[in-house]
Amino acid sequence: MLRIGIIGKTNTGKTTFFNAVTMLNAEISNYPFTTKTPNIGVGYVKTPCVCRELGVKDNPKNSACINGWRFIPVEIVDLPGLIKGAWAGAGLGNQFLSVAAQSDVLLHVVDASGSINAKGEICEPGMGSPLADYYDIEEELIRWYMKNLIDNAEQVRRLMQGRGLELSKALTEVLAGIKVKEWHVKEALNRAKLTGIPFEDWDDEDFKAFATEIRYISKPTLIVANKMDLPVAEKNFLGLQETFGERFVVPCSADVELMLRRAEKAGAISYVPGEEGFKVKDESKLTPKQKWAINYVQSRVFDKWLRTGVDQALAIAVFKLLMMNVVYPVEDAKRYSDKRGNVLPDAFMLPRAPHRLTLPGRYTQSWLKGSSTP
Ligand SMILES: Nc1nc2c(ncn2[C@@H]2O[C@H](COP(=O)(O)OP(=O)(O)OP(=O)(O)O)[C@@H](O)[C@H]2O)c(=O)[nH]1
Ligand SMILES: [Mg+2]
Repeated sequence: MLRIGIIGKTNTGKTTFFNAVTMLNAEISNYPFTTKTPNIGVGYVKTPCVCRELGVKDNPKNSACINGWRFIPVEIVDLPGLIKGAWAGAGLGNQFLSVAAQSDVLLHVVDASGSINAKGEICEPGMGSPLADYYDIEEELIRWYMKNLIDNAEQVRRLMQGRGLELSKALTEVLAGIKVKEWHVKEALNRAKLTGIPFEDWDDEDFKAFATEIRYISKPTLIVANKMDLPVAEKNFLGLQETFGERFVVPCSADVELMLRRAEKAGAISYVPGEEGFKVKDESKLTPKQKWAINYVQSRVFDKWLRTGVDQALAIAVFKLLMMNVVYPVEDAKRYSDKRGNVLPDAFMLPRAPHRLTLPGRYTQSWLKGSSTP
């Protein structure tokens, strides 16, 4: 199963996003550092199901089909907020970074409303900076990759000398546990201008450049601009899109998605995750507080952003950044069924074009300046 890791500063809404996607009940609060250890659950990525195109009624086994949409399971990992020095172990940071690095793709959640300060405490919306928060976390991640490389340099040398491996193969072997493939290594060496430079001649700048490249190439990342229901968020969201490119930033309101999914589960509304609206089942049964909430969700999210963005974030991460295709294996090609007659029983995701890169526009800032940029 594909693994999607959720990273970001404390209080940005990572666990809210996780709960919305998995419908679990991990603790959420407006105090910094609520999540102490990673939460792991299963969520679903939504894609148009081929049942409509083929004109058949399906009986999914490994996934679900609702209103012509196929929901395919993915593993979701919600990580504790990272602090400065996490890469070197502060606040168990290196353990959490290691879990993040074992994901196939990352969602980097930022508070687009700017309502957390530099320490992650709740403040007046607009006072915090999602861009600065993003770079703080990225710095931890890249430093962790760099430390990991330097700590394993001896092993790389041993693999090259002892087994006669070429550098790209030795690096791939050492980094395989964090889902680094050989083509990632070759591309990173190339972009960091290190192809042909003997490994023993690498200096700190070279390690930094390679770490930066390998982080972005092997771990595609979508920025989730969360708390879009709050004021000021739009301005920050547009700024993030301008900096990183439109396709790498998705507007989101995890809290609203969580509320809608819970209301749907309780039978109060009809709502298919990711759809551009919802329906109240019986308006006469709503309390004044529920009426206010419905009005808030409609005016602050659906009227402005069309959807909550939670499902869209998963779909973009899987289909645009990881470039997955959905395949429906069947045994009976006429009936589109398995041996037992289940029509379109399974949907699996397979990478479409592993050698094409989708990297954000500009990812170097502060100490990262000086390393190579795309
Ligand atoms: N307005 C608004 N508030 C949100 C949204 N998502 C989360 N929040 C609030 O933000 C606060 C922090 O949410 P959490 O999900 O606990 O944040 P976290 O990133 O997991 O925090 P740590 O576990 O401390 O790293 C809570 O008060 C949430 O209710 C959103 O979309 N809109
Ligand atoms: Mg949390």
